[in-house]
Amino acid sequence: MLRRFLLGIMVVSLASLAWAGVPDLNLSTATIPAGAAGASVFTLPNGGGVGFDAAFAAGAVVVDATITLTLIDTNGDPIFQYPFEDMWLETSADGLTYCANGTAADASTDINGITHWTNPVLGGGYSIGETVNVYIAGSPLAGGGLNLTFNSADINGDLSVNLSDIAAFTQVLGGNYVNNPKYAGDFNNDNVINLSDIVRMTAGIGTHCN
Ligand SMILES: [Ca+2]
Ligand SMILES: [Ca+2]
Repeated sequence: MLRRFLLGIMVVSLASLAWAGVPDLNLSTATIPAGAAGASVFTLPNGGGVGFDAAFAAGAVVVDATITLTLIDTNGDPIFQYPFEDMWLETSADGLTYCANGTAADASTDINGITHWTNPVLGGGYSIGETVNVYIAGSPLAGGGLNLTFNSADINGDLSVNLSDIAAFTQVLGGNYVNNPKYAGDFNNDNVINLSDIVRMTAGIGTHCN
């Protein structure tokens, strides 16, 4: 009887061990600061865009849109040292394109299961109307996406900024806009495409994945 009891404990313990460290996509959470909802992040394929902590709220107001992920396993415990390259971002209709590991987390998870996205992504394209999903080893977190958008001097999203993108920029250049497609060239999110956007466009020319 005692042997059976001990065996039972061992089986239960092994079962528990088997799930330790396995991310739970429902218990884990990703958040942005409350004031960052709807903010825009300017990217370049070489990582020369802005960090999440220097995103643009409406009216070109700089806002901290750092993403914080708390990674929890199926036992409800934080996961320590989960690899940064296995946690990445995708937008809901793939309007954001990215280089290899270009949207990976800044670092592996700390002892509290926490990591961030503050560093610039290595990417292109634009994602107006889309949300941002945090992927863990290929599966998105449950609970819906984050309310952030991306745009880039790499307007056509092929991860190289060249003549094609300049041509696309000239199509949206000039004056105020209300139509979403013009967001593609409004790099500081102030609903007007003018000199400040031209400067970012120009600075991005020639960039590509490293
Ligand atoms: Ca391009
Ligand atoms: Ca602008």
